[in-house]
Amino acid sequence: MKPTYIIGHKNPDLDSIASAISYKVYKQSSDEGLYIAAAAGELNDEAKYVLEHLEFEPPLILKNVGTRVEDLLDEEDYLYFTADMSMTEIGNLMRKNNLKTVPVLGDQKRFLGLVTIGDLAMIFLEKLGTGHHLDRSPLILQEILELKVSNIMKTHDLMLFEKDETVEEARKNMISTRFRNYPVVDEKNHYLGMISRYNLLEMKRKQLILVDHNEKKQAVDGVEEAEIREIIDHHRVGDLQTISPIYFHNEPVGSTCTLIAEKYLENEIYCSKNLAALMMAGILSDTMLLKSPTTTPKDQRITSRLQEISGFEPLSWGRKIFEITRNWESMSEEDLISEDLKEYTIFDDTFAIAQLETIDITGIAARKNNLTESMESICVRRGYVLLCLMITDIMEEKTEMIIVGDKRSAAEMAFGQSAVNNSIILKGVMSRKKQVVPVIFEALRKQSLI
Ligand SMILES: [Mn+2]
Repeated sequence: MKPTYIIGHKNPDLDSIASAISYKVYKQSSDEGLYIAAAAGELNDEAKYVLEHLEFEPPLILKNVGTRVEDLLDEEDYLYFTADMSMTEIGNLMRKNNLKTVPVLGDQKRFLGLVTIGDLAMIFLEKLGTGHHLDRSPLILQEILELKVSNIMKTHDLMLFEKDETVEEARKNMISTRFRNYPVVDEKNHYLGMISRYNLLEMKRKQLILVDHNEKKQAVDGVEEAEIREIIDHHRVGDLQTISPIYFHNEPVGSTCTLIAEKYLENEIYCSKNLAALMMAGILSDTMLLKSPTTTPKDQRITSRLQEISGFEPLSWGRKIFEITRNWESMSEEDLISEDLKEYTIFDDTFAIAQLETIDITGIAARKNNLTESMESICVRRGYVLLCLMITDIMEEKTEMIIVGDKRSAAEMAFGQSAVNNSIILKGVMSRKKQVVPVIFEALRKQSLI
């Protein structure tokens, strides 16, 4: 059965990972399909910690969902020979099943070679030779019948495909050769099946369910070659197109895990303690312990229900996640600034807003001067007109914002404050997308009109 991959955005955060895993379990218990939880990139420390702590398998890392050779394979069972089979055995099998090309497999289905009807015919013709005496025929026939697969299989000049090769590469290789069928193997030479030119005609797309994003720019590479079956998200609606109508659940709540947990509760699907704690972790991470202004009453309500199921107390569980995973001491200033940095464009200008969220501001506050210096250099190198770094104190619900760049006055104007040592203090400001990006856009737009 072909799997459907459930996958979040690139640079996966905890909400993306937790929603992929929890929705996979949900789908698996509601229909017969085969679902695989995937991630569009390496996991961050936060996600790694939570999965380990709750004993979940990490998702499959899937960096490209373009169509590969393995997607072209037929699902039917295939017949194969082993090296010790006799001519009589394989003759019967080929005749009964009308086979033209058959793989020869060894231990653990390792690929050894091929037997083709053409090669068999050639053996007969060669053995018969020319101008022999008719009375030798029974002898020749006996010689032929005594042959084993190992004597006749073809092991040279074959064209094999590896399962991860792109369909485009396979197409080129098929055009330059004239075989009927091409065996496909994995990286350890295990046989997976056969493809032919015919398989190229019907494009078999990878099946996807997107969680926690719906914009192409944020989606895994190769998404345009895949078929999107469903989307569950809490971001603005972007630009992805689908082939046919799909289930698209978009709702302005604090996290995607909120929406998936709601499905469990509404449809009374069994949810284990650890799964409830996993979804709660996704919510707490995206909503900064339910303090971000993106938090809705639904996030609060669902979190309480997840608390009942899991026995995890939200504030202490959330603090634990934030504490353990924000290991910033070992990171350089440049890495800290780049870790969660988003770029925006207005007219011909590019600006960027980075954010660091913490429950303990002291460590990072001590590095303010170094951070400012490093920001100045990033700003010049990347050609930003403005670079802001939000250092958000989750417990105090405020943000200190460091501002550099030629147009830093726009940020001052946006919040009606003059910067002291390149920084302004914003009480109650925690959300980049809701409280910072829109006002800075507006200020830059106004400035450009003056
Ligand atoms: Mn999210």
